Amino acid sequence: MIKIDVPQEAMLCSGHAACPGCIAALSVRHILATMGPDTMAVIPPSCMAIIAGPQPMSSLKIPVYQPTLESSAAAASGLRRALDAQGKRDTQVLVLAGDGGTYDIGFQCLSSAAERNEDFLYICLDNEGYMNTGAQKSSSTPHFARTGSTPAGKTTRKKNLAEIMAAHGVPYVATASASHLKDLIAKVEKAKSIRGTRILTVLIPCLDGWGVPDDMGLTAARYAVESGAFPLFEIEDGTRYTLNVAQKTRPVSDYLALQRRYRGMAAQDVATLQGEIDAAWAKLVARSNEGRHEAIAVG
Ligand SMILES: Cc1ncc(C[n+]2csc(CCOP(=O)(O)OP(=O)(O)O)c2C)c(N)n1
Ligand code: SF4
Ligand SMILES: [Mg+2]
Repeated sequence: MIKIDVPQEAMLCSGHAACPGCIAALSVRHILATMGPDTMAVIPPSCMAIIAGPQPMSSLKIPVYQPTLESSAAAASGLRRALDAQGKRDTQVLVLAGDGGTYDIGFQCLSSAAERNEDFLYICLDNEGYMNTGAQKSSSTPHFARTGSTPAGKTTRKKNLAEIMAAHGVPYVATASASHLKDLIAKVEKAKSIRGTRILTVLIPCLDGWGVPDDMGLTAARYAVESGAFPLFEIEDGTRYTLNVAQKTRPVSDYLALQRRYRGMAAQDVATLQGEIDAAWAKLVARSNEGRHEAIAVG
């Protein structure tokens, strides 16, 4: 057993409204503890808005502003400017949004804010679908996954949000998972120390939407990383790649077998998905190696 020291500030209270066993609560507990009390949260409609609770009740011990689904990044930009005008430059603005609110409905707003390099940390709690409204597909839903609106399996691939946001040239883009807690906390700490637009995508297996047993959320998240279906990496200043878990240690079939959304998938489709994951992985490895060679060349 490995004991890790983690910040313990209890800023997500017990009695919150997450589905029992959902690792959204675990992930956010550690994210908030790492961010500390001098933080303001922006939470659009999503599971996280339910978990945070309807105002004036709140499970978070920090101020929460709930904007529309389209406007999180604009709300965060405005909040940042208001804080700056009050001289509160050190107060962190933290967005906690879902993938539907990030990859799709709030995307133009996020892209505009990233182009302006607005100073906030935007965390996408990526459960790969519109989950609090009954599990419809988003553009984050992976290829072949069944959802309420793709009952025969999604015919297109998951949008590559990290690459798209990195192309804006923002200082920090990364992926993380509570299954690799030390890495998640280190990324939040690093993002906190940077000024400008920082974007972190955290994988949240949806127990109901993915068809995962209540006690298997963390295992599903770990298998996603270990199979390369959800690689952990960072992109700094739009160019410097680091692959944080540098080996794939299991086939994607192990990961698929844990979830009802892939049940009955044809062997040929499993092979196609494995091929897509291998190709994306090879690209990440090459980019991460490029950076290492450049660093060695510079000395
Ligand atoms: C413009 C708009 N369309 C639809 C809705 C209804 N709605 C509220 S939450 C939600 C799902 C959001 O999905 P996601 O951002 O992935 O969050 P999750 O529920 O999965 O955590 C939808 C469609 C809305 N509030 N605003
Ligand atoms: S992500 Fe799924 S399991 Fe978690 S709170 Fe939302 S609906 Fe519940
Ligand atoms: Mg979602």
